[in-house]
Amino acid sequence: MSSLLLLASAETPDLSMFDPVSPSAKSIRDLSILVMIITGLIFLVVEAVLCYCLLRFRRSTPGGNEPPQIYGSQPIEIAWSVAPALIVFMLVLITTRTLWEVNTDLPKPRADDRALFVTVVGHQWWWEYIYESHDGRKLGFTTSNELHIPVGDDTARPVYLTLKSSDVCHSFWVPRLAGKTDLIPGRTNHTWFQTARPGLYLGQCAEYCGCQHANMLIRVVAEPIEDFERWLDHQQQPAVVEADLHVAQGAFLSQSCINCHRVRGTTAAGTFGPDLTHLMSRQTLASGMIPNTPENLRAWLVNPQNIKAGCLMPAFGLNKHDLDQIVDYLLVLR
Ligand code: HEC
Ligand SMILES: [Cu+2]
Repeated sequence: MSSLLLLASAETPDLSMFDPVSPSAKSIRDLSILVMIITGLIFLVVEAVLCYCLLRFRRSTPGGNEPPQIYGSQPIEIAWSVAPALIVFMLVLITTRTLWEVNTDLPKPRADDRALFVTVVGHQWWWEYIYESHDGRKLGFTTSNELHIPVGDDTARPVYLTLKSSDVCHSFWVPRLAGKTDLIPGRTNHTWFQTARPGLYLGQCAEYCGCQHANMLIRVVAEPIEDFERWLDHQQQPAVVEADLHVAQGAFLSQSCINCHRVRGTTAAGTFGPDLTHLMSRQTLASGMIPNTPENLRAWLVNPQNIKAGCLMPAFGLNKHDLDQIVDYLLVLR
């Protein structure tokens, strides 16, 4: 329901870090503005002195004589060393304060905890989201490319992300929610955010990770707790099996799709590509690249390389019959 509303609202969500909706993003915005003010003032002073000198001393001295040449001045040298050192020291202090506010150690989930814990795995070129626990309840299902989070209106509902990579370095960046956090092979990083404002927050992989890096888009859907709970319950269910689609399901299961994709409740158990159990509950395909419509889904299956060149799903040259069957099947995976 809320996702329909999101689609219907014409408001285009922007990626500006100057419009934060989460405490850590606010700290980063405030720091950026402060640093810009300080460095801006320095710029203005330097330019003003420069312009003054250019105008004041623009004429050459009469007769072409050089003005008096002054070498060295201890007071001036001390001043221009100490003043910048003090400014830099101040910048270090305020930056450290922000770093403190932004970083948290991952807390242990507690029974009375209202937090959501999700493990994010970066893949070339899509996102895997493993829902670990919420409100102290264990979850343990996987979805892809669209991260749903609850909004915490009166009481805080922090979201803790554990970030890992399955291949190369990626970086998780949703500017309105939090600063960038890298996903590094062999390392585990953390980040957190929380927001009281429902909406769609967009982001982008922020560490060059290969040819389709630019299309490794992030979508975070922040929704009221009731909608979020409903979404959670639904996502935890295995895939639907409609009686009249057994043949179509068979067509899907007989292809190599099952080596790379999982559909919970079937024999498809691959983990190389996105989880397809509730594919049609997502608004987009291919990591936010194209709207998830039946036409786009079909075009994707005809040849993913036409849409996302270089992506790690090959074209299979499916005949029309198999293609029809597989699309019919995928369309019921709501
Ligand atoms: C070699 C592994 C592999 C095989 C086999 C494979 N896929 Fe994929 N598939 C992927 C990868 C990787 C992606 C993610 C591409 C991206 O976004 O960069 C993907 C993406 C998709 C998506 C989009 C999912 C989303 O949420 O964006 C669909 C739908 C899909 N595959 C269906 C299929 C079907 C149907 C088959 C069988 C005909 C199949 N795939 C076979 C690896 C594979
Ligand atoms: Cu990436």
